[in-house]
Amino acid sequence: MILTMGAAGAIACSAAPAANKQPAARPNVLVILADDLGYGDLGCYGAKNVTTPCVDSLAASGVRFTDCHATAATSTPSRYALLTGEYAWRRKDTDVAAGNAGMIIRPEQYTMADMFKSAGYRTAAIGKWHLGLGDRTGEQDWNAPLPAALGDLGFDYSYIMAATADRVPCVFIENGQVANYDPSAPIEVNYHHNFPGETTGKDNPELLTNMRPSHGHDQSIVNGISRIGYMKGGGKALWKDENIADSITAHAVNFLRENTDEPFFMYFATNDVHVPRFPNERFRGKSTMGVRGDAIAQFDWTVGRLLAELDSLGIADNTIVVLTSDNGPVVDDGYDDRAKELLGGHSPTGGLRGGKYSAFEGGTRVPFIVRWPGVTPNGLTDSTIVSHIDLLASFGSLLDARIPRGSAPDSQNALDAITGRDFTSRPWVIEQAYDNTLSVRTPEWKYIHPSKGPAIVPWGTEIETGLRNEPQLFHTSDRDELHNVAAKYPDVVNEMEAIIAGERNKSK
Ligand code: NG6
Ligand code: CA
Repeated sequence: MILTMGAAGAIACSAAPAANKQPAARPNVLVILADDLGYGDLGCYGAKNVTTPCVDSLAASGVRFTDCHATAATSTPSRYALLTGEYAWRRKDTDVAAGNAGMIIRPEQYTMADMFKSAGYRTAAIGKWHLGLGDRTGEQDWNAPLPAALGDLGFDYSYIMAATADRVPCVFIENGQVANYDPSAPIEVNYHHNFPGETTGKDNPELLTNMRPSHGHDQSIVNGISRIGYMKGGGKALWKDENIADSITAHAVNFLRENTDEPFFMYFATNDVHVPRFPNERFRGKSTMGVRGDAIAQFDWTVGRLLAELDSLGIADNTIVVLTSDNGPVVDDGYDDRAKELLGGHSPTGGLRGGKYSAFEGGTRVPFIVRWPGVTPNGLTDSTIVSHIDLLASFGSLLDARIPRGSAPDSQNALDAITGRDFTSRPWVIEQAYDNTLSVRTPEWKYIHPSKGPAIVPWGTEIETGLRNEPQLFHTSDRDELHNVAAKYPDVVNEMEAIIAGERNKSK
């Protein structure tokens, strides 16, 4: 497959589609989920030292939310909740998944993809998965079709990374099998032991030609970068980090081209801006922040490429685009990429306290842009409190879906809110952070449940977890979450505790 990808910066970012058209009854839905992209990492959210013209043009022709929350401050639980409409903390096995985790969403479970598929949509998942594959943890045979994969979860097509770029196996999986499989290099994966004779970042630092770890990430070496976990083989199926964005974009474009006749749902999850950040040469130097900023530029290009394709296929007017991130940002997440030194005054969280992993707002407050031509008001900035948990039921209302009893228990229809037509918000959202600590956000308050966990993420990220062994209550006017007023407002604390207890009890 050869696709013209366009040079960096050469993409004319999608213009606002005509807003006076009647919205179609069954619009396409494209969900673009960035990885570790912070609230402040996009131009339209105040980023410094990097420009994001394509994302900004999407915001200019849609609604940009200032109080949207991922359900969790790390990837696996955040994605689990988004795709199933169930809070991840209701289950034990939804913590950051290893690359050889068994499939966390079970085949019989109802997903957003099932919902679209039942409504006659063509469905695709492309990019980062991080929700396990195969029947059982550690028992996958990566050299054969996996017995449980995304086809069992309602996706007609998938082209995914099993986990993250910093976790083995470093290969793409297409429709449940290793893409570009190389029979001369059978793949083995183990998260406990190395394979005899295989090099690691720990023992062979001289082989780390592309990037060195700053903490962790010193196991198998692939493409001159050491990772978490051990793998062997892969041969020509192994990815090159510098081509991940191009590869997932090309597969997404292909899917769009092949599905112009029926409505589609595409879950498009980028690797950017997760570690290891290793953007293509075309994006090097596009920011003044080194690879983290250049990865943001690469993300923007990716978005522009997809929007341009919607335009040239003539389907932009008929496509809802949602752009968001799985959790808050982190600067040093385990590779020595100088991201911290080169920030130059840029704040990835947009000044919010904490970051990825954190119970403070930096952990889960994320960019959220929605464009639905003819429906979303152009260029609106909306401070309504919204949550990823409601995407499933919101799209469900659009499709008139009959959601099976017991499925998506936490998802509520917020279609009017997320399309900028209704400023009355959910009364509260729940956020999950380090140590599975739960917080509640209302338009007025932020409450963090007491936790005995550490104050700082214990492995080198330098991020405050936001955890304290006492109730913490902040007024939302205290954007920095500096003044704990729990002692002053015991009734509010009780109210917040009752919300958490009520939600937890629903699982029992
Ligand atoms: C952490 C990793 C971090 C990242 C994270 C998951 C170490 C020291 N740190 O355990 O680099 O991979 O897990 O990120 O291993 S997430 O965005 O996919 O949740
Ligand atoms: Ca993430």
